[in-house]
Amino acid sequence: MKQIQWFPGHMQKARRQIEEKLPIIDIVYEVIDARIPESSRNPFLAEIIKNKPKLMILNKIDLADDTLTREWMEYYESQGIECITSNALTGNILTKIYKKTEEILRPLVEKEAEKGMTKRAFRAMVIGIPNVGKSQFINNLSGKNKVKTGNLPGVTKTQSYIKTNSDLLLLDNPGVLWPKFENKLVGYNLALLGSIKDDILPLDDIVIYGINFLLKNYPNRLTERYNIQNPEKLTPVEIMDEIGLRRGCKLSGGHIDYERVIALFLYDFRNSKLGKITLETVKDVFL
Ligand SMILES: Nc1nc2c(ncn2[C@@H]2O[C@H](COP(=O)(O)OP(=O)(O)OP(=O)(O)O)[C@@H](O)[C@H]2O)c(=O)[nH]1
Ligand SMILES: [Mg+2]
Repeated sequence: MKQIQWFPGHMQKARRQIEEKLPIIDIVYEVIDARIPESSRNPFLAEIIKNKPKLMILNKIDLADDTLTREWMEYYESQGIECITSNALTGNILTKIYKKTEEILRPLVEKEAEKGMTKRAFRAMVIGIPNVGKSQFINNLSGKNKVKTGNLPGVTKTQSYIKTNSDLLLLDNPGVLWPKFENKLVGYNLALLGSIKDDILPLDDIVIYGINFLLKNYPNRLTERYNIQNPEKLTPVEIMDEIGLRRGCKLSGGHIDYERVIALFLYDFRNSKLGKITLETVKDVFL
């Protein structure tokens, strides 16, 4: 496995801006991807936010394996981490998030009331790695498409405040990664789900990693999506050939156009065309 790295200057800057705004923030919403809960937690953000109240948002649950999402929620709760599940694309999650926020910030409200302060809007900062749905989450809470979203890393470039109908003010931030993934698997998980810029990635390796994962954990998905019979008898490259043949990804001369196969597979994997998938289990990561 190759060492993947992506920590451009703008992320360094975004990290500094997060630190600068922190003193005026009441609560941090750390958005993670429910398909890769641990790989999508930035260890450096944890260091920056220190003792600030935090609510972890397991987002994109519509794309993740429901059983494993429940396992992860139970695990985090057992660790005393406040967390909540979210599908930021549909439904309105404001009531649920606001209620949980009020619960977490009750000590702060009581302290301020004792000082004679009237109740004010909570200030929440939304942080996380690129492409986990921070901006979409904010649009959901505000009920409008106030900030730009897109299925690419690095869509949000600057910080911005957004109001909601509840007493809640949100601060959107650009996604931030960290300088080195100690565990190479983390880099591959992030790459496979689109949190790292594709231009700098060994995409063939990433796709082979994804196919191997499916062969081991969900082989029938390859049959359902691409009509490949007995996929477990094939190598990942043979699977790529089969996908290419079935989808007409061919170069002149009849050779397989691997670039197109790669693009097609990544699209399918990232957009749950291969079904709901979670790449890491509590057991794999911690036991
Ligand atoms: N299926 C699904 N898609 C989601 C969800 N939340 C966000 N998305 C999609 O994921 C992509 C990334 O969302 P953004 O909100 O732009 O992500 P971000 O974390 O702000 O990304 P950066 O600004 O690049 O750091 C978009 O295509 C969203 O529509 C979700 O809960 N479910
Ligand atoms: Mg964004």
